[in-house]
Amino acid sequence: PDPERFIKNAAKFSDLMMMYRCTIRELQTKLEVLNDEFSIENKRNPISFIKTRVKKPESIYRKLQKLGYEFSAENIQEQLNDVAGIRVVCAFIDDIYTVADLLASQDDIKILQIKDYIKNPKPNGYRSYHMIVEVPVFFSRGKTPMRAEIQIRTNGMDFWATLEHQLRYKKGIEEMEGYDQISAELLESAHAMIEMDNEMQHIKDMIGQFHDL
Ligand code: 0O2
Repeated sequence: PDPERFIKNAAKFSDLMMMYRCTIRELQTKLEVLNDEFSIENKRNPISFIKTRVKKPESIYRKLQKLGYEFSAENIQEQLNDVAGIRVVCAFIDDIYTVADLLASQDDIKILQIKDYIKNPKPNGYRSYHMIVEVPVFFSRGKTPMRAEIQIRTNGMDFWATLEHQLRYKKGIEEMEGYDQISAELLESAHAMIEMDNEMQHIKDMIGQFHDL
């Protein structure tokens, strides 16, 4: 009904999404710098790979609606922590805590929240280390504190979570006959993954007694 307002809002939204893409770049560089430095000192990379995403408009809309807020640039910035998302995948469990500690010790990063689903897995078996951080990003209009969610996990945790996510988002799966069986088997596979992660960590620790790892 009001094209001018619509165009103005659309421009504001796309400007904000650009700011989140820049936030991701800023944090990704920090993580890559840590990885490079670590790999020179220890001759191996703690980070296997990094995946990033900006939350899709539809998911932003649904989340705001769930929280009881209308869709606006202000509400996105004030109410949502995970518009900018960074997933860091490591080989070993101790690498997760090394990366998290190194990042947290940088004095321009503010840690707003930590959820350790590795020490306390979710009932469905989900594990990951989640950090909500705030980092200053410099735009022409000045320094802007921007929030992002960083999920740090092992390859095993990532493998499990990716499959579980795909299955969970299949339409109507919860009403499906045999859903309880699927959930039970997913939980069982999560337990197998915990054992595998612990075993790999154990092997690394044993080798580390002879070589610096
Ligand atoms: P997507 O599609 O990955 O963006 P909130 O984020 O506030 O709604 P909560 O529970 O406070 O919810 O945040 P939490 O627990 O830190 O989880 C946020 C993100 O972690 C999710 O984002 C998922 O990426 C991941 N996650 C959490 N629990 C699970 C789980 O059981 N299985 C899988 N596969 N991933 C999980 P989104 O926005 O839900 O999804």
